[in-house]
Amino acid sequence: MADSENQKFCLQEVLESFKSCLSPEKEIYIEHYVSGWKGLVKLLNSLGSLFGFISKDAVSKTQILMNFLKSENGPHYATVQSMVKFELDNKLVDVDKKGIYPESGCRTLLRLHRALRWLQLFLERLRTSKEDDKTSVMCRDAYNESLAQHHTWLIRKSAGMAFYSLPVRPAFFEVMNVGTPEQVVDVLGKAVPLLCEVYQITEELYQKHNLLDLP
Ligand code: 1PZ
Repeated sequence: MADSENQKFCLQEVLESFKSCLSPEKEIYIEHYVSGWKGLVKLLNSLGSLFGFISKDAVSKTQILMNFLKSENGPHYATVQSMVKFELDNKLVDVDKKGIYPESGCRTLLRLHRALRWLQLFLERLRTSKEDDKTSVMCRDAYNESLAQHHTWLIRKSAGMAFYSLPVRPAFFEVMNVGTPEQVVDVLGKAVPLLCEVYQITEELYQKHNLLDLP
């Protein structure tokens, strides 16, 4: 296992990854996008075994994308834009129903993209929360507003149970590993708009190509 994978979660580091995933032309580099998710997986892993099933899925999705990047078609997977073009031009996407390409780059990234919306909503709630506010409620509300609609009943129930076990706000701020609560709020203030920008660019691209409902 690489050293960086052993390190503790750090919000700043995740922010840096999502920052470097935007090119000057507003293309999204998959390598850095995936690094951002790998950073978030460290956080999930520090939250205990109830989050294991979520972490496992996130790891598997990042691995699928990394494998494409390392494959002979790697250069086509440099950015989300080039991936979409390549997979559509070569008919590598199951547009209507799961079939020959159940693990296309486009549908895999779509799952992370939907989760990014949850993350954005959750972190914004965290940023504007008061000391006694419950992280579990912030997490649940953000989930119900975004990802939940894409999940089965069983996953929604399991996720709901995991949310109850989240650390209280001061402990959660500690896990963020960027200093005082004021510093956490400050970094969150930079992270949320950035995640929002990455999300919007992907959303518009997927919408343009009619990819938002990929099975
Ligand atoms: C800080 C608290 C963390 C809470 C995380 C909230 C997100 C709950 C997501 C529950 C996902 C459950 C596991 C697997 C779900 C998959 O079925 C779906 C659809 O994929 P498909 O089955 O179609 O292949 N996967 C997803 O929706 C992607 C989920 C990625 C979750 C990453 C969360 C990262 C959290 C970062 C922590 C701050």
